[in-house]
Amino acid sequence: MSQEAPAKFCPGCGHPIVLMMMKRVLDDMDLSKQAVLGLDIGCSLLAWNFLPINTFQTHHGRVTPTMMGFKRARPNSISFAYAGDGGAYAIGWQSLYHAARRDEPVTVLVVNNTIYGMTGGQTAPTTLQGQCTPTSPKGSVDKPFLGPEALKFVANENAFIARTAVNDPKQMQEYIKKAIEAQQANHFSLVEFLSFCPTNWRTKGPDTLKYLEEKMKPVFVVGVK
Ligand SMILES: Cc1ncc(C[n+]2csc(CCOP(=O)(O)OP(=O)(O)O)c2C)c(N)n1
Ligand code: SF4
Repeated sequence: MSQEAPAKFCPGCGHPIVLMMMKRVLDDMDLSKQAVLGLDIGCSLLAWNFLPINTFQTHHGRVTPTMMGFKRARPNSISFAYAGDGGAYAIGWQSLYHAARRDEPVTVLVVNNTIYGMTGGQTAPTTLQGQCTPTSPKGSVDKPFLGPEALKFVANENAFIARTAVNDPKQMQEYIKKAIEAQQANHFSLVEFLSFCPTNWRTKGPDTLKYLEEKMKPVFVVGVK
């Protein structure tokens, strides 16, 4: 963690858990110096000085093509594209879909908190049916979008695509490691993390965990896709 400034994530946020697990895996694999973390716009940008690894700031929805380009320029790097569910599955979907279809050797980490966190909790493609947000005050009517399942249709059979949750650190590390190994073997990889946003969910302590376990997990099934 940076010595100069405190992290800006809200208390109880899931982003720092994902980042810490990623760093733990990189350290275990002795790859921290080769790793470059591309950041989308959203609460993911708060990661820019959270870890002692190099970061790259991109535009909202453009982190996948940016880090794809970085990987082409520096094939020995471990290139991560780090985004929220809004950045990955709404504005960034077109480039993410084609990166998977072309089997680009980049590792995409998607933090799915079912809303647009940084801008105040608006409806995202992943918002659950019935979920109340500032843009769906009577409850969202649409079925949530399942990113990993959709990508599996077009991805190479050697790509690694999976979903886990921030309350399962063992599985998180296992999947991050497999995603990095896929990149090292020149294949696309993506891990989606079911994550907490207590600020916009307006939940406290145990209710935050309950929301993830009882509302999110039945819809967003964890596992390798
Ligand atoms: C091109 C563009 N459109 C919209 C925005 C406004 N914007 C900033 S962050 C954000 C949403 C971020 O939500 P998400 O990607 O789900 O990440 P989270 O903050 O939840 O981690 C939006 C729409 C922007 N910065 N740039
Ligand atoms: S708004 Fe939500 S996603 Fe953003 S830092 Fe706060 S808790 Fe995390």
